[in-house]
Amino acid sequence: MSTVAAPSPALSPEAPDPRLLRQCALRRAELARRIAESGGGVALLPTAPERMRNRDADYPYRHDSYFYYLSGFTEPQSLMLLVVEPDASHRSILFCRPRDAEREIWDGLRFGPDAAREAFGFDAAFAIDQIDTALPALLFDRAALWWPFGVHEGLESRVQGWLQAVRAQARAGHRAPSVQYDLCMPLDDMRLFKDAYELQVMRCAAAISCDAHRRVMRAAGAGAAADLREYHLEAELLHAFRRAGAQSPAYGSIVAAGANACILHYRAGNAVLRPGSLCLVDAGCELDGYASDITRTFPVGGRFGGAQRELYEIVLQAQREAIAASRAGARFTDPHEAALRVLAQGLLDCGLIRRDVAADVDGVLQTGAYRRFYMHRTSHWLGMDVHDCGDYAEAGEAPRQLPGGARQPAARILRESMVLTIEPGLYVRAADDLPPAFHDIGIRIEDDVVVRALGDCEVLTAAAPKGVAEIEQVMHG
Ligand SMILES: [Mn+2]
Repeated sequence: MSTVAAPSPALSPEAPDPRLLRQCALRRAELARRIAESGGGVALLPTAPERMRNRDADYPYRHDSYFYYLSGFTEPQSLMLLVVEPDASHRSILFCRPRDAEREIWDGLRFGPDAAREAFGFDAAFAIDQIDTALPALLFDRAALWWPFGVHEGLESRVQGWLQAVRAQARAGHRAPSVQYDLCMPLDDMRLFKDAYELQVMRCAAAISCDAHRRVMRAAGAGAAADLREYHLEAELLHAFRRAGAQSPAYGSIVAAGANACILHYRAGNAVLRPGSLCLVDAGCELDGYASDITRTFPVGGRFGGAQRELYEIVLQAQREAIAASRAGARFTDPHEAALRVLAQGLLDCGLIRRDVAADVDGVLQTGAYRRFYMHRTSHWLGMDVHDCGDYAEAGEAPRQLPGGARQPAARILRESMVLTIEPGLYVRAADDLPPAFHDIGIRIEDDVVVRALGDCEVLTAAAPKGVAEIEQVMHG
């Protein structure tokens, strides 16, 4: 028998934001509408598992983005159902951890099913340990089952188990769902278009990350300590994120001194920031489940050298033209193509691509000679996940036939309230055939933009300095 008293109902986790819950209810209704288009059914969606880092120590818990999108609920060991009738009326059901006075002393307060149902607006809630008995009955005689394919390890076999439990009731006259659909399909498309609440959170996340980048530039500016290292700047980022209330970085921060900037997924390490070299910082916070994603490149000590500045201005111009190309009605690939043309011209002008290799911009693009210096794409969707979900191809459009027989899907058309990054770069590894002044320079400039119905996009991260004069001014205090 437990020596711990039953948990007091007065002790409850912090109440959820009512604006978030309103949006979650609207999203469930929209999902129900889409499921009803295929005749209705049950959508089943678990949150993310807790993960062990090493003996007894967990990684910090992060909920599943789809689950949070529909529920607003952040406790682990949870799963939700949306039971959708053919007329799109629906009921939402939560399975979550039961109250447990003993565990709550160690791990913190839990809502428990009753308080969670009340606080989050579910129609019903059960303890997660009842799922194998309660869930099959909720699938009786439903036409279809929707669940996220290929997302959660082991979910497929659990789904099969629940379906078998329904089929075991066949002689009682109950039928199991005979069709399964990938729940990611409707949810990916819904998440690609950010609502006003999401945009407001993303603006706040971006503002915090902009402040963090300014703080990093000041720390690496004129008068910085002689033994300044990459991890010192990472510490500045973490300080700025957490101090402003962001829960964590949205991804592992890249702080890359000098030649390390040419390693695309380098993480902040021990390298010394040598005065006169460049430093590339790709970092953004996650705030209330939403990511920001900013890259800035600046000179350690606060003054760009001649060759550094020459390449920097090329990348900056490419980035500006890519941002200008991020308009409603354009294709997802248009910003990339706009950036490529500027980079190609710049690579010719500064002599990194010789004229006998490619005579002009079209030659650089056709031969792919730029790929030695620019090997990634210019954009990705941004949202709850830093590389957010959403199809990059336009549905219902025939792929383009390329010479040689390959087929290229038609790129997604940009529409209002999509959010994407714009992040061109140039990376010049030391090589005998390249002018030594450019060796080991890596530059990337990244902003987050929202497509608007008319005119230019909104740049969420405009407050992070990126002009040469502006950066030098911030770094000189
Ligand atoms: Mn990015």
